[in-house]
Amino acid sequence: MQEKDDYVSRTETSRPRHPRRDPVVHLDPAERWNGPLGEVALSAFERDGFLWFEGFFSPDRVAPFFDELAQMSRDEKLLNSDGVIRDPNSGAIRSVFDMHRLSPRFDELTRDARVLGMVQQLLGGDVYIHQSRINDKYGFQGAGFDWHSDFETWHAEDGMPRMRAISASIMLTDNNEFNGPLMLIPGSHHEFVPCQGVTPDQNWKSSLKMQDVGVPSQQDLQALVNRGGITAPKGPAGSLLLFECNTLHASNSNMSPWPRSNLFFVYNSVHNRLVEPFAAPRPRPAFLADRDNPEPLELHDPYAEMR
Ligand code: 6CS
Ligand code: FE
Repeated sequence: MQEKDDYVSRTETSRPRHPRRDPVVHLDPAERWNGPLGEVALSAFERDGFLWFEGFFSPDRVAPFFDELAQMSRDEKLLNSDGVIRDPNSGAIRSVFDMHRLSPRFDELTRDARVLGMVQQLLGGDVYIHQSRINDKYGFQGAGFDWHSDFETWHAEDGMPRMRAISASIMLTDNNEFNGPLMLIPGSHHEFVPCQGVTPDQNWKSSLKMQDVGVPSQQDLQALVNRGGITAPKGPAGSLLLFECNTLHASNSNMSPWPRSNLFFVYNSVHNRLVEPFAAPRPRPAFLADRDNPEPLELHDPYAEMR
């Protein structure tokens, strides 16, 4: 555990929320335009804590990823590994972690020039993958996720020091209002919301199925929703959501017959490498949080071989 902590959470008694103590866009202001995002997008990200790109990839480009996922779900050995989280009731796959290590196709996608370019611009330089996963919700049975800030968990349980990480979520299926799309509270990333309740040892064994500690109070959620509302970006397979690590989000269960599979790559700045957990007895396993000093990612140029 750490001594000085700007983001105290997981305490026995409740604590008031407070403004974040990190910038949202990390690039040096003088170099703000040094990347694919223009001022309109940069200030929207700063204001809302996310950016939505409907149809960012063509459905053809993402179809092979969905097919590979279907193949994986028939792989018995994989299904029984630690990185595959099953729904406690139905036994259906809920999440598969470490996608970029399981498959070269997914690994290459982490270095996609357009996505990585935006992430490097927002985080101010080199990044690596902190965590990757698929969240799967089968038709009629995919359960939801309660409200949380990913940063709150990564700080408390993984020792991520600052708010300097971004999730890129690529939709592998259509996301619509019926199949449990991600919901976000715009502007919630400006405040840190401490969560009451001490982290149990090996909390991740249950939290990835159903989150208990690490969920803000209803009072805090109410206040932030009163100010920013709730939004659920929807669109076809291939759409992309970039969201800041402290933006509060949740999702409902999938009541439709249509599957919902979203791929997440969490990019962390190389200046924000993990230290000891701030509020947990010991660090979580590597498939949830890479603490092995991975090399910074280099842009993948799909045209390189053609030249
Ligand atoms: O515990 C985690 O790291 C994570 N859990 C949730 C519910 N969202 C983000 C992250 O994968
Ligand atoms: Fe999350």
